[in-house]
Amino acid sequence: MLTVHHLGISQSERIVWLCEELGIAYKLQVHTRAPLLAPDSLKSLPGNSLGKAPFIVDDDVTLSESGAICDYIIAKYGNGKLAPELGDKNYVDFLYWYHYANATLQPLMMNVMFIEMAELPPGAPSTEMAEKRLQAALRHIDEGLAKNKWLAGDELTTADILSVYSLTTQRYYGPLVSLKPYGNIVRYLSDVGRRPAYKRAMELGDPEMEPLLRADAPSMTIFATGGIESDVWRKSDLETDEKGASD
Ligand SMILES: N[C@@H](CCC(=O)N[C@@H](CS)C(=O)NCC(=O)O)C(=O)O
Repeated sequence: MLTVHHLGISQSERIVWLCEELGIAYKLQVHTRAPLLAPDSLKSLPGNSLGKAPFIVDDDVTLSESGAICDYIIAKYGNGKLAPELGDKNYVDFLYWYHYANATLQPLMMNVMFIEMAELPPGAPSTEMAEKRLQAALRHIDEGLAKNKWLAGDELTTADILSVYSLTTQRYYGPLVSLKPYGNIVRYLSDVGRRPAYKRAMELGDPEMEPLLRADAPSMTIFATGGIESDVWRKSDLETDEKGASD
């Protein structure tokens, strides 16, 4: 049976979401960060040479990398769902956004996250360059979502499943970017949040986390608030709180 190893508050939420959208049988193994990076329970798994999540085991197959895992699960269990094929009118858009997610969007988010962590002086050229590139990427996605409900047309695909982490949970680590200028992305994230499979995935993988589907950035990152022991990423009963819950 397929086992999905998920690290709390991480990119591996994508694979839990994928399995829930497909409605396939799988075993979910959740690992807690210790204190911020991967715990021994994840690093010591045979075949997980870099100790990262997501990581899957399926009979004699072990595999890392979100995109590779998506491709494997779609090929073996997808039954034609979530990934248009050559000949489909949305195939080229799908291919583009599917690769854009981890080749461009997530690296840009990470660049700005590391730059924020470095606390460079205001106006530092590297900050300006990285932020400009990130804003251009968000504008590009926003323009795409002005034309389509999902990134590759009227139906959700694995291009969305790979992309949404970067626009949501990643922002708990930084960059502290607001999505307010990008109305189509905000609408898109609200559509994501209404999907039963997304809700199930978040409840299964990160039951204590408030899915970061709102436009506002958190006021501080997990790093700046002392790691995952902080409550910046946790659900709160309050309507409006330090996290800037209104959008
Ligand atoms: N490019 C990889 C990134 C995997 C990755 O960096 N995962 C992080 C969680 S977001 C991780 O395992 N971090 C724990 C560590 O580095 O110790 C993918 O898309 O799967």
